[in-house]
Amino acid sequence: MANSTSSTSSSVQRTLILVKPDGVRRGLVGEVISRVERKGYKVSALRMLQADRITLAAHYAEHEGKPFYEPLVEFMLSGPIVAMIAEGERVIEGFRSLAGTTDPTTAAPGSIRGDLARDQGTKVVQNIVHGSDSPESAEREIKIFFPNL
Ligand code: D4T
Repeated sequence: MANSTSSTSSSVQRTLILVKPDGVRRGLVGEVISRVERKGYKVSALRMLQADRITLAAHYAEHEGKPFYEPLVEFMLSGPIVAMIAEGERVIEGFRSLAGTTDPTTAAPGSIRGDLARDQGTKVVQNIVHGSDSPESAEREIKIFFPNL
């Protein structure tokens, strides 16, 4: 019984999570890691860094040319960030659910953004975390922040 309907079929994934500069400034790194771990995912790599423009251009390539692109890059350059890899079955959608929707004003209470972020009146949404949105994005983004993994 080694086919995809077997009860042992697995969808272990990896996702790239960033705690953005607002999250680091506000001392929420531990809170984010704690929520990831309490959900049952494994944090398998972790680093704090000051991002540079080259890294951010690669990470946010899909948004180049959009009105919020430059403010987004400036915001992401405004202080250290924390990058981590989390692993587990369906962790990509699981972390997106933990994070909540992009707009923190309406993100569901109980989510990271819904509980901990709000509109700050800035040109770019400051929403504490980033999480990969597909297996392809996850592998692409992991290579940017963890080239050896
Ligand atoms: P990330 O990528 O940071 O996990 O956020 P989302 O997946 O929820 O959102 P996104 O990629 O569409 O946007 C990336 C980043 O840009 C900011 N943003 C986005 C913004 O300031 N104004 C906007 O209209 C949008 C769509 C917030 C997150």
